[in-house]
Amino acid sequence: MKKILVTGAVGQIGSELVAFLRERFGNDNVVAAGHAKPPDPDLRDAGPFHFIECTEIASVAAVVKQHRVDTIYHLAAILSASAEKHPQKAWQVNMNGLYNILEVAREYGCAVFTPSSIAAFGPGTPREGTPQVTVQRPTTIYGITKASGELLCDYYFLKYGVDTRGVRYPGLISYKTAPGGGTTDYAVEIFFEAVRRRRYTCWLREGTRLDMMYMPDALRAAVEIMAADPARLVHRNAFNITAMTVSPERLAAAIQRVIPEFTMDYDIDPLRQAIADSWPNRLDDTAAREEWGWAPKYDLAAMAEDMIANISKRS
Ligand code: AKB
Repeated sequence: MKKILVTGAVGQIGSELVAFLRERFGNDNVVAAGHAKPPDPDLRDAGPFHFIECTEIASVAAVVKQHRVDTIYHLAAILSASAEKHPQKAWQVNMNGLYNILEVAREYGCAVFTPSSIAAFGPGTPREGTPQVTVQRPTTIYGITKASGELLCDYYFLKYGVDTRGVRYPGLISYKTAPGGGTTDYAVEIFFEAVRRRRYTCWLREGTRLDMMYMPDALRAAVEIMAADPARLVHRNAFNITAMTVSPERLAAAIQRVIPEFTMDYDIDPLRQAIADSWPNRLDDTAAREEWGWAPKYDLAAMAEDMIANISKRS
């Protein structure tokens, strides 16, 4: 039976991934770890929870040893917009945190899932149909930590045989736990504002296209890549994956099909606009499809309907 540790368990992905993994592997076999108390009682009480600081290797090693962990989903990270405001802290958490996880994995023989991001690309990258292997010269500190993290994970596999795997997540859309500090967070906020106030002021300019994905697909991707036959994996870490390419006006139109009175205007945030402008418009995820059978289930319309139905139930 697997013994899994999820870091960043209180965040947007982590809080849902813990529940998703506990359903599959049993509550006691999935250890949630974060640096804040989970507000959700299910997350707090359904299985083990530990406070850990990924920047302190001893706190990671102690939990891995205590629970005989064999697989780590390492989600603790500072996202793009927050990272631009606190670059030194972002480096510390995103790079030193990952280094500590990989070192503990090397010592205790764990497999490691690490999410990279569309942010690992930069303005010099082909924007349309961005290939799996291409120019990576990110200009944000978050992107630099993601591109470096991809290389570090490759290194730990090649040098030490640590079973590192990962995907490049696009913007993730979900309703259970709010994202924090990301550039693509507008694509979550817009749904809450649409349901509550029927209008939204968007911080990205009309026409800003970015890859996005609904959370159920993102969770499945994390579990499927870890279960993939290693003999078929050519790339291992940092697979491009996408489900839809979305601009603010396309998202608004999808919402208007369910809430016709919804309106949107714009108040551009120069920081987040500059970050978005440095990222690709649409990734090519052929390698993930070919090497481990990746296929998203939710397109824009299906995601929008499900988001609105679920937020309406909770409001
Ligand atoms: C962000 O906006 O920073 C993240 C990401 C695309 O990695 N959602």
